[in-house]
Amino acid sequence: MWLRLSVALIVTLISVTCHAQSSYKCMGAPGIPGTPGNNGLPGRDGRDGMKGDTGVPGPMGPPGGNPGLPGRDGLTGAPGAPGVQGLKGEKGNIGPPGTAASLDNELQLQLAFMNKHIRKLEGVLFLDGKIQHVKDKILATNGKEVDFKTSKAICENVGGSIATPMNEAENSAILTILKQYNRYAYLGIIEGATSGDFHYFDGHPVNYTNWRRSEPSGKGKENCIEMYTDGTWNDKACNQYRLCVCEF
Ligand SMILES: [Ca+2]
Repeated sequence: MWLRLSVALIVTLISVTCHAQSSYKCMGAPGIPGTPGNNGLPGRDGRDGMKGDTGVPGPMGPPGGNPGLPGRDGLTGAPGAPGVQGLKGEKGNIGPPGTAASLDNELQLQLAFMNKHIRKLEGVLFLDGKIQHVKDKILATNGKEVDFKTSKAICENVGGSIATPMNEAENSAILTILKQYNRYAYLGIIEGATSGDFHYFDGHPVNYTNWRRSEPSGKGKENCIEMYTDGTWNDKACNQYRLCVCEF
């Protein structure tokens, strides 16, 4: 190495010295070529090249792989059209004869229980002064005071009718309720087109009355009847507020 550098330096100095004088006087024999130098250090890596094209697909694998998991259920479909109505079936056979109610022990026990329960409820209402019994008729009040039209409607809406005494016993039963509340009550009797023509709702004329002395006095202008707290009757305008008493 140092040898090659020394030879090259001498040649260079001679050449420079000759140029400095005259090319004519310095022409000499060419020197011996030096030996080739050793290989240099490896160069740095170059930049990445461009991305290559996609390769061709590989061959299909061998059969026999495990199947994948089932997919999720799809959305519910729209309901279908209703089907055609089926044919009417044939009439069934008549069943075996039942037991007479009087011989049905279970039914009789249930009826006895219901009767007992109803009598208890009637006792409660009777104790409260809201109802009165007269044979098969029950007279009752809701304790409210309303005009004749409303009283009639209230009674009919609950399956009864406004109290209509058909005899002295029923008149007394209504009177008992009026005394309890210390109020008058309208009766189920109205006056017709003719003055003094008092009749029931079905049009039949009254067959029992208990007018107070000098009544009726309305002369066709008092078309309803009220009962006083002594049990006597008075013809009266229908728009007053009186205790609502019904009969069932
Ligand atoms: Ca009157």
